[in-house]
Amino acid sequence: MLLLRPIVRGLWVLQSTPRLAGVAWGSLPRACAAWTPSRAQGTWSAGHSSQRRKVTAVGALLGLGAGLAYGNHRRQATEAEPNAEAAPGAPYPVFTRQEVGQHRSLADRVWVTYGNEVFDITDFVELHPGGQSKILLAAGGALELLWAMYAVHSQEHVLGILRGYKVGELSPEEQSQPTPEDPYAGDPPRHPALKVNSLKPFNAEPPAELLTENYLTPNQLFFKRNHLPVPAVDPASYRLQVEGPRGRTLALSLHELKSRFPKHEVTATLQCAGNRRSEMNRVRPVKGLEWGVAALSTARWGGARLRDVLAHAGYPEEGQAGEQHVGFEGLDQDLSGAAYGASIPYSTAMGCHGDVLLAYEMNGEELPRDHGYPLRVGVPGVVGARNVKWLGRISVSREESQSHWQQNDYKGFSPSVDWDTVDFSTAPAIQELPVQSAITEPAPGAAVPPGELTVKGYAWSGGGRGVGRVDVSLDGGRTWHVAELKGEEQAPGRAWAWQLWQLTGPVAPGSTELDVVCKAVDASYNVQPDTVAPIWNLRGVLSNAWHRVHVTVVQD
Ligand code: HEM
Ligand SMILES: Nc1nc2c(c(=O)[nH]1)N[C@H]1C(S)=C(S)[C@@H](COP(=O)(O)O)O[C@H]1N2
Ligand SMILES: [Mo]
Repeated sequence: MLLLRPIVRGLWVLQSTPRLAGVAWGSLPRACAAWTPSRAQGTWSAGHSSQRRKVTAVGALLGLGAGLAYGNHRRQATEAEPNAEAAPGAPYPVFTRQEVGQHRSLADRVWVTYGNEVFDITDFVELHPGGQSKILLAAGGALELLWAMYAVHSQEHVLGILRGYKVGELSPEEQSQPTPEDPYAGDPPRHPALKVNSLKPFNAEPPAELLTENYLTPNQLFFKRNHLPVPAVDPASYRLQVEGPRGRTLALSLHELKSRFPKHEVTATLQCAGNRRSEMNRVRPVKGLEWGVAALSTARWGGARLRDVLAHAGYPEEGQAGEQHVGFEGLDQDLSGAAYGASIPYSTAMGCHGDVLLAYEMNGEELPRDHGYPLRVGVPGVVGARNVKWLGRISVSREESQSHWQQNDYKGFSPSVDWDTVDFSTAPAIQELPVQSAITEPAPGAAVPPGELTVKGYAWSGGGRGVGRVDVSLDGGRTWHVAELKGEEQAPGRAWAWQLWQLTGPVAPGSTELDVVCKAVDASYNVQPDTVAPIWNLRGVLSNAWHRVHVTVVQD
């Protein structure tokens, strides 16, 4: 759908704009800054059917799985609809909110309002990337109330899809805007240096050149990846629910967690599966936040060992016959009441040298709200998504977590799989991450002096596999230098944290441009792939090809 954005935006700027909800537009991503939502309100009804055809054509032209599906669907919907061939310029029928409210199910058709407009989205329900149950929550009512929570919808291409389903307008006496409460109003303040990928929910990474200034990332600069609003948890009444082996559930207070179990500390790097997704997106559009190279950070985590807490609840060190899973639920919930959730194998929870934590400290400070206050799971060497924040409940089961994020997200696929053919049940959930490295200095496009160039970056690997070596090239990979590694001493098999590296190499005399490249080798001699295309996947996860930065040499 990314391709659709510029095209649809072009159409929109030329034509008209529906009334846009204050809250949603208040949180527009930077890419939309050129928009003028107040403009041209009301002119949309004239000529709507030709616009509809144009948007459909754009969808059909795309050839992209999702784009094509939406486009085709819209065409079918249009043909089936009695009013579809209304003369160009004819006004839309007018409805009351009560009439809209009668269309709340697939059988009665699903109608929603957005601004003053009425949409019949029945045919889009099964195509909705966020799932059927979510979109049905809006049935018969105003989208603004729900989109205030799911700000992913404040994008031109989403609104472009919506307009294809327009069937009417609200009667003038009903046009007062719903004023949704902003579910993100209680989010904590954040450091202004963070590069924001999405404001609501809050997703941000530190600038690359700041990332490698410190071995332990300062909490304020640590990347933040939230799917929902940050819950406000009262530490006094907080209880961690631990479902015991015989159906008895323990409720542990923070005080109990801190006093009954020895405090254990682990230095570990946390990386989001989407780190470096923007490089994958350049090969072919993927769905997800545009992370750069800094969707990872390192901290010293302090807390109780998960295995001590599980043993206290009555679980044996070895799982019962057959692999079991330890599931985690966060206290952050969406509007349908579904909590963020994930699971890890029982053997990881009990093993891993006892380094899986229920962390209440981060770099010697109380765990900050953005990072899961008062308690989060810390699974070193394992993808960020399983490190559940604002931990509310732990359970043990034969099945993996049934949450959306375990079942239908955070999985890798072949480059040949697209949104029409993907079957999430066929791929294993990502757990341990593959070897990774990236250049944080110089920045892409930087002007560097002749003579010598200093290159800096990070390297790490999942599963406790340390970094064996980092190779750096200043000539696109023809010749290589071995970088100097800097980092804490880590035991073999327990190397949970990154190594920062640095190399100063000669700039070939007379060169005007340099292709700086890095690649890491881990303790098992796994290496990064040289290019992105062969590891491309529709969700843009596990992006770990050699990192390449192009710079120009300025002669003095
Ligand atoms: C007609 C109404 C709707 C349309 C046209 C629509 C469209 C979309 C589109 C195009 C995406 C993918 C966005 C992207 O990744 O760029 C999306 C994702 C999503 N939508 Fe909707 N949506 C609608 C209603 C809703 C409602 C009412 C809810 C919640 C109550 C909802 C929840 C979600 C969620 C959870 C995602 C997934 C976000 C992610 O991938 O992280 N949507 N929707
Ligand atoms: N409860 C909860 N836990 C969560 C998330 C979330 O949205 N809710 N995001 C996950 C993802 S995808 C990542 S990458 C890490 C990010 O942790 P951080 O914000 O502390 O960097 O938290 C994970 N744990
Ligand atoms: Mo993540």
